[in-house]
Amino acid sequence: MPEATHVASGKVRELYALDPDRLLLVASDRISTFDVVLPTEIPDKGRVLTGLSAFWFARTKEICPNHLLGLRPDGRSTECRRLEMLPIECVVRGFLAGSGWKDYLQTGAVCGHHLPGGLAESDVLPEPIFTPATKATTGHDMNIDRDQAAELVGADRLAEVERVSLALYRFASEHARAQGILIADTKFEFGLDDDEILVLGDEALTPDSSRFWPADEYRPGAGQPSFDKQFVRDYCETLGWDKTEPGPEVPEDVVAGTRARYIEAFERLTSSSFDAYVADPEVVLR
Ligand code: PZK
Repeated sequence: MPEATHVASGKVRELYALDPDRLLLVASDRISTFDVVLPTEIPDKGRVLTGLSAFWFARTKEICPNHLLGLRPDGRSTECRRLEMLPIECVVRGFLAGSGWKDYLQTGAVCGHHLPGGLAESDVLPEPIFTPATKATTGHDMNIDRDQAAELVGADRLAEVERVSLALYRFASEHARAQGILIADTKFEFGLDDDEILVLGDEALTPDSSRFWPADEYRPGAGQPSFDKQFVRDYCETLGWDKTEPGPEVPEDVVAGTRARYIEAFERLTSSSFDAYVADPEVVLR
């Protein structure tokens, strides 16, 4: 039997089929900024994000079952159950940033959630909101309202993914806040198993699927620095780069600073040393 058949590529990840029931999700060390993948890799980024996802999967399995079967010894490959993925991105926002801020400025609402007037960019929301989006095959996901989401997954399933997404976000954002990290927003992808049970898939609650902000630098009224990517963004801004392909190479001090930030996020959120985790990756197996 072949080892694995390539089935899909993301910007920084690859997906392979192991057999009819199992997939292999491989996180590379590639990094994207301003939607462009850079030619320079960040060593250990794939292992950090894979380990962080596995950490959250282990701690949220009572909220929702997930697709994790186990991590490979390389630390960046996740064996997972093959699911029938739902055709919506399940975004939860606790703060007003990105497309949520843009939609609020234009309409006073985000995905049909009417928000109080006078909110500033990056403000905390009165309560977290579920803001589903369609999965764009090219370009950006499009925010959709409750009726459009219900057409795609059905009203009952929508109510379930909203409840579960909000519960996952509340759990993770409270944990992260206590470690000095604000999870401004995050995107979940769910699928159904053979019994049509809702299962959390993809990566979860990583800096690539979320906006992580350093809590001690939080100043609403402007865009916030990214916990992980700010050095890369700041460096790119010094270049006068037009943010189209190809992206620039980044120098080694920017790589080292960025790598340190990924490891810092891992260590704060998991309360464990990244070196110890790499030496004994079994800590994440269940
Ligand atoms: C699945 N993606 C997105 C991720 C890519 C593409 N457990 C699952 N079962 C079935 N399908 C998927 C998953 C998961 N996770 C995920 N597309 C399909 C994706 C990473 C790399 F190229």
